[in-house]
Amino acid sequence: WAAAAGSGCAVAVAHPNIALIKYWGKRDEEWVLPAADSLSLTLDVFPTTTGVRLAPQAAGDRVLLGGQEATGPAQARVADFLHLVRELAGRREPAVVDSRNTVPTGAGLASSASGFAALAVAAAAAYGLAADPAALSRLARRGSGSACRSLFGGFAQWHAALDAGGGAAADRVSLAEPVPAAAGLEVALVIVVVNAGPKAVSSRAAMRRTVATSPLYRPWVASSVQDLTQMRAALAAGDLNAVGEITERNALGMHATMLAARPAVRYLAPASLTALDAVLALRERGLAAYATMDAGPNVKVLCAAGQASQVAAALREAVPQASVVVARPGPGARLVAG
Ligand code: 2P0
Repeated sequence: WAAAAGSGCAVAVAHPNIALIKYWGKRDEEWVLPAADSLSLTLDVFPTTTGVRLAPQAAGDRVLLGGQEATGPAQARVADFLHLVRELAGRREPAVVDSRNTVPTGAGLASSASGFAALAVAAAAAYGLAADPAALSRLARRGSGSACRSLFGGFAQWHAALDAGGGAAADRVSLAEPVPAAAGLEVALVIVVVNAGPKAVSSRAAMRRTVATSPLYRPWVASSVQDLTQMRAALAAGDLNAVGEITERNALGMHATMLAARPAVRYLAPASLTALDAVLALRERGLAAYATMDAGPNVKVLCAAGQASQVAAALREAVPQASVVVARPGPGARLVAG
């Protein structure tokens, strides 16, 4: 890390990413080091815009989320992240963080990914931390694991860096990198928002419980390692059906390992299953449509870009109470001011 001239004020925008090969479980909680690699698609919808302004006279960090003053654990998580940035930059001043999501927070729609990616970019610039996208990916990871992937547009792989062990050595190499895909592979992700409310169990707590108690956890990690190798080959070949099949089985495997935790972690709701049935019906009609789900009841459907409106229409009909949004590959996090 090196210091640059920080302007004291910066604004950044980042988009959420949805994992096709999931991150579920840490091997090191303090450094946010995952048990296995993951691979995602950054979207062009639901951006987060975050401003960081240094406030030398303030008593402590102020955090505004959607214009509301954050308190308790939400404020503390951002303040802890700013503390880390200050340590790296050799600075002491508190800051005011103003973050606006266009996606419901905590609903399994990757708000922590876009949120911490935007915060990492804005805070590094405000505190004068000279950082390239790779270094910012490492930094964002410390805020929320999945955020390291939102530094990059399109497909990105987060390296677990198991060979580096743990702690500071692994911290240097556990980051995301863009993944090339065949030029002809044009995908969309149709998001079925069945419930935009916050989840009952946070990802962080649910992961911890799964790692500690699920007898299916180790086998899922082993199969996820194979899924990732096959996913890279399918992306390089531009094979949408293979990309979709691997995506769907990886997500359902992750939910299976959570369901086997004690007590079970269940994010699937009745409307989620209705959407999963609709995806099967689309495949029976010959469309390449494959589902993935995260830490919430919402279903995301990977399909060919040219068939996205057909897929969206079928899902609107099958789950009339849901709102359905068509997303396409989007850009990496970037500084917009400062
Ligand atoms: C993912 N998820 O790969 C997985 C799949 C949800 C399901 O990353 O504890 O908010 O902050 O590192 O990144 C959600 O977990 O967890 C997540 P922390 P994060 O996208």
